[in-house]
Amino acid sequence: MVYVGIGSNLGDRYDNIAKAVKYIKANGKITVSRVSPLIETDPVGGPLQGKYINGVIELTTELSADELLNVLAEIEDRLGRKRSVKNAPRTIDLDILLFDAQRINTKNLKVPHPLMCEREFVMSPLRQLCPDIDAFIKKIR
Ligand code: PH2
Ligand code: MG
Ligand code: MG
Repeated sequence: MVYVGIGSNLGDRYDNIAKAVKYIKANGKITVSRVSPLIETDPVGGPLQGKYINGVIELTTELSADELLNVLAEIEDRLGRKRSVKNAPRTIDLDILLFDAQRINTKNLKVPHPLMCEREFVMSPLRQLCPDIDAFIKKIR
Protein backbone atom coordinates (compact mmCIF):
# COMPACT_ATOMS: atom_id res chain seq x y z
CA MET A 1 0.00 0.00 0.00
CA VAL A 2 1.22 3.49 -0.89
CA TYR A 3 0.22 6.66 0.96
CA VAL A 4 0.40 10.09 -0.67
CA GLY A 5 -0.13 13.33 1.27
CA ILE A 6 -2.16 16.03 -0.48
CA GLY A 7 -2.22 19.70 0.40
CA SER A 8 -3.48 22.93 -1.15
CA ASN A 9 -3.64 26.51 0.08
CA LEU A 10 -3.96 28.54 -3.13
CA GLY A 11 -6.95 29.02 -5.44
CA ASP A 12 -9.97 26.74 -5.11
CA ARG A 13 -8.39 24.31 -2.65
CA TYR A 14 -11.07 21.62 -2.75
CA ASP A 15 -11.21 21.75 -6.53
CA ASN A 16 -7.41 21.46 -6.79
CA ILE A 17 -7.53 18.36 -4.61
CA ALA A 18 -10.50 16.87 -6.51
CA LYS A 19 -8.61 17.38 -9.80
CA ALA A 20 -5.40 15.88 -8.42
CA VAL A 21 -7.30 12.77 -7.25
CA LYS A 22 -9.03 12.54 -10.64
CA TYR A 23 -5.70 12.73 -12.51
CA ILE A 24 -4.13 10.12 -10.25
CA LYS A 25 -7.13 7.82 -10.80
CA ALA A 26 -6.80 8.33 -14.56
CA ASN A 27 -3.32 6.79 -14.55
CA GLY A 28 -3.65 3.18 -15.77
CA LYS A 29 -0.87 1.96 -13.52
CA ILE A 30 -2.34 3.37 -10.30
CA THR A 31 -5.39 2.17 -8.35
CA VAL A 32 -6.66 4.59 -5.71
CA SER A 33 -8.26 2.56 -2.92
CA ARG A 34 -9.27 5.26 -0.43
CA VAL A 35 -9.10 9.00 0.17
CA SER A 36 -9.12 10.22 3.76
CA PRO A 37 -11.50 12.92 4.97
CA LEU A 38 -10.12 16.37 4.06
CA ILE A 39 -9.25 18.74 6.90
CA GLU A 40 -8.48 22.45 7.09
CA THR A 41 -5.16 23.11 8.84
CA ASP A 42 -3.04 26.09 9.88
CA PRO A 43 0.12 26.52 7.78
CA VAL A 44 3.27 25.07 9.34
CA GLY A 45 6.54 26.85 8.49
CA GLY A 46 7.27 29.11 5.54
CA PRO A 47 6.13 32.69 4.92
CA LEU A 48 2.79 34.09 6.13
CA GLN A 49 0.15 32.24 4.12
CA GLY A 50 -3.42 30.96 4.13
CA LYS A 51 -4.82 27.78 5.64
CA TYR A 52 -4.40 24.46 3.89
CA ILE A 53 -6.78 21.71 2.98
CA ASN A 54 -4.98 18.43 3.68
CA GLY A 55 -5.71 14.77 3.17
CA VAL A 56 -4.09 11.43 2.38
CA ILE A 57 -4.62 9.13 -0.60
CA GLU A 58 -4.17 5.36 -0.30
CA LEU A 59 -3.21 3.62 -3.53
CA THR A 60 -1.56 0.59 -5.05
CA THR A 61 0.62 0.80 -8.12
CA GLU A 62 2.84 -1.20 -10.44
CA LEU A 63 5.04 1.92 -10.78
CA SER A 64 8.29 2.19 -8.88
CA ALA A 65 8.50 4.89 -6.22
CA ASP A 66 10.64 6.96 -8.59
CA GLU A 67 8.14 6.60 -11.42
CA LEU A 68 5.28 7.52 -9.09
CA LEU A 69 7.23 10.61 -8.00
CA ASN A 70 7.44 11.69 -11.65
CA VAL A 71 3.72 11.11 -12.21
CA LEU A 72 2.89 13.20 -9.12
CA ALA A 73 5.25 16.00 -10.19
CA GLU A 74 3.56 16.12 -13.62
CA ILE A 75 0.16 16.47 -11.93
CA GLU A 76 1.51 19.25 -9.70
CA ASP A 77 2.77 21.03 -12.83
CA ARG A 78 -0.55 20.51 -14.60
CA LEU A 79 -2.35 22.15 -11.67
CA GLY A 80 -0.12 25.21 -11.96
CA ARG A 81 2.30 24.51 -9.14
CA LYS A 82 5.01 27.19 -9.04
CA ARG A 83 8.24 26.31 -7.28
CA SER A 84 9.71 29.15 -5.22
CA VAL A 85 10.95 29.25 -1.64
CA LYS A 86 10.69 26.32 0.79
CA ASN A 87 7.20 25.87 2.28
CA ALA A 88 5.74 28.54 -0.04
CA PRO A 89 1.97 28.51 -0.61
CA ARG A 90 0.97 26.08 -3.36
CA THR A 91 -2.01 25.12 -5.52
CA ILE A 92 -1.19 21.47 -4.94
CA ASP A 93 1.41 19.40 -3.13
CA LEU A 94 1.58 15.62 -3.58
CA ASP A 95 4.11 13.92 -1.30
CA ILE A 96 4.89 10.20 -1.16
CA LEU A 97 4.65 9.38 2.56
CA LEU A 98 4.98 5.60 2.57
CA PHE A 99 5.68 3.15 -0.26
CA ASP A 100 4.90 -0.37 0.98
CA ALA A 101 7.64 -1.17 3.53
CA GLN A 102 10.38 0.45 1.43
CA ARG A 103 13.01 2.76 2.82
CA ILE A 104 14.31 5.12 0.17
CA ASN A 105 17.00 7.72 0.62
CA THR A 106 17.96 9.30 -2.69
CA LYS A 107 18.53 12.92 -3.63
CA ASN A 108 14.98 13.35 -4.93
CA LEU A 109 13.05 11.03 -2.69
CA LYS A 110 13.07 10.11 0.98
CA VAL A 111 10.57 7.50 2.20
CA PRO A 112 9.11 7.33 4.81
CA HIS A 113 8.71 11.09 4.41
CA PRO A 114 11.25 12.44 6.96
CA LEU A 115 8.87 15.02 8.50
CA MET A 116 5.60 13.13 8.39
CA CYS A 117 5.51 12.02 12.03
CA GLU A 118 5.93 15.59 13.29
CA ARG A 119 3.15 16.92 11.07
CA GLU A 120 -0.34 16.68 12.48
CA PHE A 121 -1.75 17.72 9.09
CA VAL A 122 -0.30 14.45 7.70
CA MET A 123 -0.75 12.08 10.64
CA SER A 124 -4.33 13.02 11.48
CA PRO A 125 -5.81 12.05 8.07
CA LEU A 126 -3.39 9.11 7.78
CA ARG A 127 -4.47 7.70 11.15
CA GLN A 128 -8.09 7.97 10.05
CA LEU A 129 -7.26 5.54 7.22
CA CYS A 130 -4.84 3.37 9.25
CA PRO A 131 -5.23 3.47 13.01
CA ASP A 132 -2.12 1.25 13.42
CA ILE A 133 0.17 3.30 11.19
CA ASP A 134 2.45 4.59 13.99
CA ALA A 135 3.52 1.05 14.87
CA PHE A 136 4.11 0.25 11.19
CA ILE A 137 6.31 3.33 10.67
CA LYS A 138 8.30 2.49 13.81
CA LYS A 139 8.88 -1.03 12.50
CA ILE A 140 10.18 -0.01 9.05
CA ARG A 141 12.25 3.03 10.12
N1 PH2 B 1 2.96 21.72 3.62
C1 PH2 B 1 4.16 22.24 3.75
C2 PH2 B 1 4.48 23.25 4.73
N2 PH2 B 1 3.43 23.56 5.62
N3 PH2 B 1 1.26 23.29 6.43
C3 PH2 B 1 0.05 22.70 6.34
N4 PH2 B 1 -0.90 22.99 7.24
N5 PH2 B 1 -0.23 21.79 5.37
C4 PH2 B 1 0.68 21.44 4.44
O1 PH2 B 1 0.40 20.60 3.54
C5 PH2 B 1 1.98 22.04 4.50
C6 PH2 B 1 2.22 22.97 5.53
C7 PH2 B 1 5.25 21.83 2.85
O2 PH2 B 1 4.91 20.87 1.98
MG1 MG C 1 4.84 18.80 1.38
MG1 MG D 1 6.08 18.25 -1.93
